[in-house]
Parts: sequence; C-alpha cells; structure tokens
Amino acid sequence: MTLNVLFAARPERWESYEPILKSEFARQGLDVALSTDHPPETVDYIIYAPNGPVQDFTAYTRCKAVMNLWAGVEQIVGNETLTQPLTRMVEEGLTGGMAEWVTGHTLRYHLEMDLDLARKPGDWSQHNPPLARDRPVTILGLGQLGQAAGQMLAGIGFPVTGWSRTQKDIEGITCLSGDEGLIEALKTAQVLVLLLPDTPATTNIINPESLALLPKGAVILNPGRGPLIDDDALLAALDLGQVAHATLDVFRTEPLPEDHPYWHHPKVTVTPHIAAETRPATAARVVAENIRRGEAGEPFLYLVDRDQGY
Ligand code: NDP
Ligand code: OXD
Repeated sequence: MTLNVLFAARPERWESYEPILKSEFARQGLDVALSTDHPPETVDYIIYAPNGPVQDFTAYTRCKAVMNLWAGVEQIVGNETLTQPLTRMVEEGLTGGMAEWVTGHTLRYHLEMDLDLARKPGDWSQHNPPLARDRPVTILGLGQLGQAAGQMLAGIGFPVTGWSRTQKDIEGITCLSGDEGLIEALKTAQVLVLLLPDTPATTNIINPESLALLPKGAVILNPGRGPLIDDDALLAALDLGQVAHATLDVFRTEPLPEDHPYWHHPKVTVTPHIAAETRPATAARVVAENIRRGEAGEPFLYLVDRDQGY
C-alpha cells in the first residue's frame, strides 16, 4: 500500500529534501507518495519543522508519527492537538556540525584569537595562553550533541566536565548530575557550553547564582536555547567582568530584535542560530528508517519523552 508522507517544513526546504527523501524511501523498499499538500485525513506520516506550515494536528486522523527535522522540540512537545508519537532529529550532520561549532568557538577564546585579529601593523606584543590541558571546559547537557562536543574537546586535550539529568559514564568526560553536580560543574568552568533542551526545568539555569559560581572571567557559549539564560543576569555578569565574553547562537526571540543589548555589547558575539543544521542527506536516512520501523511495528528511533519535554 502506498504511504502518504507530508513534508511540512518551510517550502524552501522542499527542493533540497525531495530527491534525497525519495531515494532513501526507495532504498528502504517503501512505497511512498511524498507531497507538501496531501489532504490531512490521508496522511500516514508527517515530516515536521517548528517553522513549517502545520501546527494543528487535529485533522491528521490517520497519521502514525510526526518526525521533527529539528533536535529541539520545545515548540511542539506541549501541542495538545498532537496525540501521535513524536520523534526528534538525531543525525551525524547535526551532531558533527555542533561539535565543530563548539570546538571552534572554544578555541577562539582559548587561543585569544581576537587579540591577533585586532593586531595593528607593528604591534609585536606577545600573548601565551595556557595549553588546552589547563583550560577546563564544562558542558551542561550530555545528550547527542553535548557528548559529541565534549569528546571532540577532550580529544584535543581540554579537561571536560559534563552535567546531565541522569548520571552518565562517558570516556574522557567527567560526568556529573544532580544539584551538587551542577555546582561542581560550574565552579571549574573556564568555558561553559550550554547544550540543554528548553524545558521548564532548564529555564534560566544560568542566573545570578549560577553565574556567581563560575571562575571569574569565564566564557559562555550558548548553542542550546535562549531561555536557558536569564539575559539581565548575563548582561550584569559581563559588565562586572565575572563573565569575560558570551557567544550566543540562540535567543528568547529569534531573529534577535535589532535593539537588543546583545547586538551592541562589546563582550557578546551573536551568531544567528547557525551552530548546527540538519543536513538533508543524513536526515533523510533517519526519516526513512523511522517510517520503515513504523510499518514493521518496531519502536521509533529518537522518540521524544513528552513528560520530560525533550
Ligand atoms: P538530547 O535530548 O540528546 O540531550 C539533552 C541533554 O540535556 C541530556 O544529557 C539530558 O540529560 C540533559 N538534560 C535535560 N534536562 C535536564 C535537566 N533538567 N537537568 C540536567 N540535564 C538535563 O539533546 P541534543 O543533545 O540532541 O540537543 C540539545 C539541544 O541543542 C536541543 O534541545 C536544542 O535545543 C539544541 N540545538 C541547537 C541547535 C543550534 O543550531 N543552535 C541545533 C540542534 C540542537 P539526560 O541525558 O539525563 O536525559
Ligand atoms: C534544532 C535547531 O533544534 O536547529 O535542530 O536548533
């Protein structure tokens, strides 16, 4: 029987996804009619993006699963019209891209690259940053992305501590959990990376109290989600020098409004939610595998835990 699969991401994504999805469906032996406009009651699976056209799932009465092309699910996890299983995106392009972004921005601070980029002709002043082994990095969130970033950083010598809700055991990373673990993780963080999901439990986890625990002059990288940070508290910590610099990729409001203080703050680098992108070629494989699983009665990969919110 032909399966109707609805592509409900932004229309401009269709061109890059259509051919690769079709070839992955064929590779899995799936007979699929892929479209951006199947009538709702005929749809078997939805390929979804938070900024796409479908936000009310009520009419999709035959749908067996909604597959998010994004890793983050905060915009859909509480959607009461969604009663079907919800999966999120885990794929090697997204994971690799995030590990590279985190490593690149960590190295920027670690090597004090800004000093050399701003160097004027004739300025021979030398600076000698410590070796990576003397620059502890902490990652809040040890999921798919936090682990990959942590392992890349550990691979080039940084002592990496990670913190998660449940206790982990990951080679090369000192793993902590719980309230005491968070305090310990923050106290050593010369570079603090936020790779937590946006849930009620993680909102404003970076606040006046947690910022005060960081070593003076710590650097913050936030490729996770904007609400992890109490923005006023971060701005105050930057002004005091408690935090030396913050590179922020995600914000409470996106695009970041033009008059937001982050745009103009000398100690803030803004990147426009580009830390990691889902790559169609590798994402299509995951989507096709999940439809195959759905049809075979096997458990879906990367199911979202609706109670935990991620
Ligand atoms: P995962 O779900 O794999 O990992 C989430 C991690 O956060 C897990 O280690 C989890 O703990 C931990 N966590 C969740 N809640 C808590 C809590 N209350 N206390 C302590 N730890 C907690 O997610 P990913 O690694 O795939 O992605 C992380 C986030 O990155 C996404 O949710 C998204 O917001 C963001 N993202 C940003 C992108 C960008 O371009 N800027 C691109 C892609 C994702 P446990 O392991 O115990 O479950
Ligand atoms: C994601 C993102 O969640 O791009 O995948 O932020």
